[in-house]
Amino acid sequence: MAGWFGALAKTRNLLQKVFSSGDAGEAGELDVEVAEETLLRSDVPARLVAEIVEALENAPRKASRRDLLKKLLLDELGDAEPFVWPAGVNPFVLMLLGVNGSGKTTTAAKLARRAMDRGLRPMLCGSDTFRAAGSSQLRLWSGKLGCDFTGGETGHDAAGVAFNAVDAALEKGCDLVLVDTAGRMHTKTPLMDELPKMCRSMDKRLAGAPHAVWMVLDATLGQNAVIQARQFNAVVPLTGIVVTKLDGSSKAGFLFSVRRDLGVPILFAGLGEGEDDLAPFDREKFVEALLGEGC
Ligand SMILES: Nc1nc2c(ncn2[C@@H]2O[C@H](COP(=O)(O)OP(=O)(O)O)[C@@H](O)[C@H]2O)c(=O)[nH]1
Ligand SMILES: [Mg+2]
Repeated sequence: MAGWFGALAKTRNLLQKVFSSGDAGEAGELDVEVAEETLLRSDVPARLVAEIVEALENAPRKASRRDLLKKLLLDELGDAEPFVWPAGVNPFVLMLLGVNGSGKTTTAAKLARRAMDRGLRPMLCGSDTFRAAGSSQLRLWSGKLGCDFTGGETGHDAAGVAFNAVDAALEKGCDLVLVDTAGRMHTKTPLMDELPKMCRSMDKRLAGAPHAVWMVLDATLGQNAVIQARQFNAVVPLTGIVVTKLDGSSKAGFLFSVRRDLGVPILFAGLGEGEDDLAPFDREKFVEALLGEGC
């Protein structure tokens, strides 16, 4: 499995400038302009950059810049409980949302794999009926992983497909249903309207479903991903964030926007393309990998 340190190389390489400016890592020696520019380039939100710059400027001369920065970054991410599949909700229904190419299908497969590793029986639901062969990628994953699958053909009603998946999961005694949805632009109203319809449809078959709605955010998009998430959140309230492609992004600093802007916890991170390259989001590891520690 890919690790945090390797995954965050691109953003870290950018941030190294913050430390290489000035001497000996002392706060008083910091080149504030370099720090500011570098943090902004890695998509750390401007508000936080201003707070960091102020704190670094006012820090006692002998204080370690690295320690100060680390504390500010950790505080900004907040503490979230690691996600565990809730016991006693059978099946637990989880819907994955996002724009095209963000990594929804891959994440659904990775989550199925994690669940299977824990002795659970997942049902993968391919509800992407928008594109031709939209759910075939997930069907292939289900074959590879050896788990249940329910999918729809192109043009089928996605809400009906989701209903059928919950129905089949109840019948087969699955522990969870992972509903992979069609990618959609947050600006396209008709497709966005399909999401609450899907939720209502699943709730009809199993009251309370979906129990979780996670948005899959592509880290290479930086702050744009947060703008998308805000729009999705307005249509279907999100309960979690999965961030993908951290391994290919130099803009991982955008994650520092998520808690204050969205108030939604970051639960998992994609650190590579493989089925086991999904890790529970660990703010310590994330910040340490950014700052060049923990290798
Ligand atoms: N490097 C990397 N690639 C990823 C990650 N997650 C997904 N991908 C790749 O991103 C591309 C789009 O993923 P896909 O799951 O099809 O996106 P979807 O359109 O949202 O379903 C594929 O080539 C995936 O292999 C990740 O965490 N790291
Ligand atoms: Mg997909």
